[in-house]
Amino acid sequence: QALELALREALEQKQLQLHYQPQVRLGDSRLYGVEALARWHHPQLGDVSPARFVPLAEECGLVMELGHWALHEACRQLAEWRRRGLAIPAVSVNLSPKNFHHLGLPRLIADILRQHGLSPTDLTLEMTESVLMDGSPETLSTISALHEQGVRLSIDDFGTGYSSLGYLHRLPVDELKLDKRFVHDLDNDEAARALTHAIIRIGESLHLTVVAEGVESETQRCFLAKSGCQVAQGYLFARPMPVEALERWMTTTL
Ligand code: G
Ligand code: G
Ligand code: NA
Ligand code: MN
Repeated sequence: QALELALREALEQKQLQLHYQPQVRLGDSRLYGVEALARWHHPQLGDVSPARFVPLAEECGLVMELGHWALHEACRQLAEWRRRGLAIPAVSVNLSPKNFHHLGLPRLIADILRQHGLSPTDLTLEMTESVLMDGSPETLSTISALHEQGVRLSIDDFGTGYSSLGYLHRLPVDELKLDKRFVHDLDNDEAARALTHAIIRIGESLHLTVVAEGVESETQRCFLAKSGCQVAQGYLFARPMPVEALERWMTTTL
């Protein structure tokens, strides 16, 4: 309860921040986009991991506030970068399943995009497979409306959830994020290589962009590039960084 109260305060008092991790095109090493990841520094408790406060927000009814805050903040930041001439193609925001269950989400996002002068394709929404498996009319309706608006949809941690692939061709997703566990095992596990290869083929056949997560080594990058994976993200390129560090990374690395 104490942590719940603190999170409520954090959302009101702007103690939360977004860090940004670059996503790089394997073909030409150009920037594909950045993923926004929430960070919480509490004045007394110190850093609280999103692995802890996101589930907490989900349990205590703060997940709408968290989602709306992340959408507002990421779009505000992207618009500011654009105004200052930084060429950041798009931003990805992580949302919880409950955010997609809310029928007001497409309208909210349209308003935020308009407010910041962004176009729908500037924004990607990351969801886990559980969102698609939920199959409720509200969720399906929200996802279709977002797609019709032109917002890009991405499946996070792909390959680790429920194994039904049937939803992939029924739902209008644009991107698959190959889970970092597969990438981690590429070097020493033949099965991880086979599955990675197969997921990239699925992406190709369904015209989805595949983004590999957790790329930490040159060997992994090479394997992914040779297998036809289009985009990679991970410590090999950069960690999730505060705004100023990302801007420095852009000017020194790209
Ligand atoms: O950044 P890090 O690896 O510590 O993130 C841990 C987990 O928290 C990941 O699963 C990530 O998707 C999730 N996460 C980070 N930021 C957000 C956010 O703004 N909203 C939601 N729903 N999840 C987030
Ligand atoms: O659930 P999601 O995929 O959004 O979580 C992404 C998490 O992975 C973030 O917490 C981020 O800090 C972490 N991450 C990003 N790049 C790497 C990496 O190269 N290796 C590892 N182990 N974690 C990473
Ligand atoms: Na994510
Ligand atoms: Mn992921």
